[in-house]
Amino acid sequence: MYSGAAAAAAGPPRRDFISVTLGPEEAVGVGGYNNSKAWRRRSCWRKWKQLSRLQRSVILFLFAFLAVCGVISYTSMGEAWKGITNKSLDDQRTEQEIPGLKLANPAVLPAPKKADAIHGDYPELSLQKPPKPPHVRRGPSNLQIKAPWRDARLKTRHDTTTAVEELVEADKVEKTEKSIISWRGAVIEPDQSTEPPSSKIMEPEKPSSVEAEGQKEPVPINERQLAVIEAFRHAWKGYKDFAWGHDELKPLSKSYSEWFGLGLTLIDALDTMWILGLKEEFEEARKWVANDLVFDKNVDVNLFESTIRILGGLLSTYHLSGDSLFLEKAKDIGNRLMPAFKTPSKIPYSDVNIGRGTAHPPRWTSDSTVAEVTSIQLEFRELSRVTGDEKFQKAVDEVMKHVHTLSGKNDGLVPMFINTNSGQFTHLGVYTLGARADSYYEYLLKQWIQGGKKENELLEDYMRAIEGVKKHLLQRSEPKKLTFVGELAHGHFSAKMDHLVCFLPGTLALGAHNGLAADHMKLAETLIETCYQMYAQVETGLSPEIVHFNLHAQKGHKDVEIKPADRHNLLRPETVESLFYMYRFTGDKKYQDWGWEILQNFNRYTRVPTGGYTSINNVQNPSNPEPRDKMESFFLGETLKYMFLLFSDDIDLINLDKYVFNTEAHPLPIWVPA
Ligand code: DMJ
Repeated sequence: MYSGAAAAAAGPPRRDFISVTLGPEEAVGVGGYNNSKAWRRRSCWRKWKQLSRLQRSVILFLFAFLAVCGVISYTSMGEAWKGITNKSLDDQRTEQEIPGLKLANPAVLPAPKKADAIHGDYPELSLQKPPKPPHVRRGPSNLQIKAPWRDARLKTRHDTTTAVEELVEADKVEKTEKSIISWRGAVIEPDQSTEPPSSKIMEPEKPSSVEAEGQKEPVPINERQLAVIEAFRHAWKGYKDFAWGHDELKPLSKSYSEWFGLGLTLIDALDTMWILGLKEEFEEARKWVANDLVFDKNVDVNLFESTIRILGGLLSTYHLSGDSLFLEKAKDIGNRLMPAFKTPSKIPYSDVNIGRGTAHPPRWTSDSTVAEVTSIQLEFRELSRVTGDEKFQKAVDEVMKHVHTLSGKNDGLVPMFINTNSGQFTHLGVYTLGARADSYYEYLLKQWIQGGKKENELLEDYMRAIEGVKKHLLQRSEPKKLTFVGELAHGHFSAKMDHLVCFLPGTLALGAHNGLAADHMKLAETLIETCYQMYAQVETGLSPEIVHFNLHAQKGHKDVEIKPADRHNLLRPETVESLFYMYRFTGDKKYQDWGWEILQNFNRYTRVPTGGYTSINNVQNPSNPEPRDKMESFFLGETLKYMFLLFSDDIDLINLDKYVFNTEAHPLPIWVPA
């Protein structure tokens, strides 16, 4: 404790020091230290004076000598020290920049030579060319968008790995991409000139309008093509007169039907008009798209149907015409369809309300159809590429990756349903290449082609599935021994074949054209013969929706049997589609002739005099095929387009090495490197 009162009471403080008395010399001034220095200086001077002249000279000489040596050694030691210091700094920097990397033998670089000296030594090494400018892109300028997710991916990698790891990683990726894909006899050297999607900037080829393709001699339009143009104009007249801006024409009642209320026929037909060169009609339709096509509607649309017809149609028209109006519309509908993917499993719901932004499965189930969820990929992937927004591709790629891993397949064949909650296949044990599964197989191959033939899982699934078809679904009919694709239900084979399955010969031929097994082409040739017979053996020369093949020869029976419930024809495209591929790849004119027969029979039995064509109820009754009073949008979107292309001898009219058709016959560009 301390306080002022207590301190005063204690008296004056005691001082602890010793008193020293100094002589007069030492007492000058106050600081004892200064005094002693002065004294020492005076005493040294006295001693110096006492030395002889010689002694003083020797000492001075020694001092001078030492001073010179000191200066010299200081200079050289300074250099050495500087070197040591710099080297250790360099080492530190190296470690900081590439953690973990220590150079065993730090590189010793020769002193840089002057630029002209380098040229003199290595005359061949003239000045480096300036770096190549970024690839000059052709086609619509708004396609010149770098896929942003590549940058995003690289950035993430930078955050988590070192520069060296990144280089090693990049090298690995490149090696994998260049590897040879082999699958049961199919050996493919992936095209070195293509890159996988989302890893390199992709660009479409130039728009392939008849004009844009035409650096070479234009191929004249032939008689059969003119007949297709005439058929299209007749169909269009009916649509224009009685159903303009509505989904489908009802040609007999001269009215229309609505499905989504989005002008489905008009949108589906846009690129057909472009390809057929129907400019006036195209311009008129374009105006409707610009002024009247509105997606902000409280309406439920089917995700698959609106993707393949509307999104696909708008994207392909954008590519062909270069008109950004169609891209804007494609973006709009693409965004509005995205809520379908908000499900527990990420397997999309079948229906979306595009005005409200809500999605749901059909009322009676939480299942979606396998073909529907796996046949929207070409369109959404392309939308990502042209908009630079990766979300579309991410959503559909996830579906494919998930389906790739699922159990419940039978040698690559998939069931028809998939649950949106569990993400698992349901109704196991039934396998078909017809309704509800068909375009799953088609899109495996076409996505692989679209992406530059690098996505091996897609190819694997496709090849495995074709093996599954061969093993489980192929049979031969009697009496003509037609090879057909039946169905399998819980181990029981059914000789039933949907007309829808007739997409398969074309797809197989496309695969073979892209380097897959040669026996795929053989199979395509036999199957297209069967599809043709599905028309030729019927009274009207038009195929029914479904046929049953005879497995046993019976007197007076043909190969094809038709059940009363199946004898309608909806003006479907699949056989004509396959004929087109077969003709393109073989040049065999019989395919054109078969297509020509089919066109004539459409004209004979389905053409409505006042405009339009109609589905019919009975292909077996030429005197009364029972018109249904409906023209499906795919008649203009697909059937007539494939007819026109089939009759053309211009392989550049939608070149199959540049474009891949979606399942609604809308050509989308195959991605190529920048
Ligand atoms: C079209 O909408 C598409 O081709 C789809 O893949 C199957 N059905 C019709 C044509 O038949």
